[in-house]
Amino acid sequence: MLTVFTENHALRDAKTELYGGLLVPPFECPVRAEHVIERVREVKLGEIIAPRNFDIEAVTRIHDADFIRFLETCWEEWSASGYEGEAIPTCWPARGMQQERVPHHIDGKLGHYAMAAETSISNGTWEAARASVDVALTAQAAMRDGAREAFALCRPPGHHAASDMFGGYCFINNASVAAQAFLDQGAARVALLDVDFHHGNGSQAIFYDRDDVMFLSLHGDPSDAFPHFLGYADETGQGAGEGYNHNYPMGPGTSFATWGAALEDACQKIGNYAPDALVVSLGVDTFEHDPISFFKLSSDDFKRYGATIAQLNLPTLFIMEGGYAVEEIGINAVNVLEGYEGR
Ligand code: SP5
Ligand code: ZN
Repeated sequence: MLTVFTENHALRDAKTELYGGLLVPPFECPVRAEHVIERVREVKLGEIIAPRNFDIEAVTRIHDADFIRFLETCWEEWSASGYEGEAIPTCWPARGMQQERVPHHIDGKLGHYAMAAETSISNGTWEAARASVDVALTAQAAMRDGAREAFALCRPPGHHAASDMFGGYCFINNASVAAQAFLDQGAARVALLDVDFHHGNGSQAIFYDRDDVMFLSLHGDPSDAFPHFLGYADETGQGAGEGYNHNYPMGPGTSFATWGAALEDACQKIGNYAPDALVVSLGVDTFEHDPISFFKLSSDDFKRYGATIAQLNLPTLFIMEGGYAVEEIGINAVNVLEGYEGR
């Protein structure tokens, strides 16, 4: 399988994450991607190529242009304001405070565009996010040009980012941008399967009222897990999208027996939908030793479920999302790809 990767992911190197009332080194850190690419090399998964640069228009098919401008200028504006730390939102349009207008002050802008406070914006964040979506688009273009499957080793991840929202370590929704690219090149339907531990709230919101992208997500019950406010089973889509959104929330301690059964159900729905392409938001934070999650998948389970996904027999684009058990993240992510290839 082809892998797309760039060292420019390392430009995303924030020093702080707000966690448990402390500013700690972020869970989503550069060494994550290094472990994955090392494992890709070790098992000789296939060719590794660098991304090419895409025009921003592929990104603004999914994201609002004003949000993209905010990401681009946030760090500069924040540092110019005299703050000494990294950019962290502290004030939100909560119940009864919603506004159409975007505040002028950077604190207001951050609150307007953020969905969570753990994700500091730092110098280089925009450049890395832009490189990450180029990785996704390069892998997608390889499939347009004939590859049956590809692995976009994206970092930073994307599935929590909505059309005008960042957070959950995500800035640009790489999987959604890639799904839209398939449609723009003539696909009638695309399935987006999200196996990251966390609900893909951004992807869900982006396609919620559409029937040309079916979104399916297996994740920690939002009642107990981030992002807490989206991902319940009764969120089934709206308007034309009614019936094209499927959530599988699962509780603390969920084992592969339960998780794998949910995946089988999701795959059945994908099969019935008969998409032209499948995009997989591949987070490996479902691992039993993940430091911020509560599922119990073993490294072997990742190989097993890669084989399940392969049975769909669809052109498949894997997009790297989360996974924070840094030592094992390469093994687990590449196990999915090897399982898919029947190795
Ligand atoms: C892409 C991705 O996986 N993003 C995840 C973002 C999660 N950020 C919030 C983490 C809050 C963790 N709380 C866990 C409590 C464990 N004791
Ligand atoms: Zn996650």
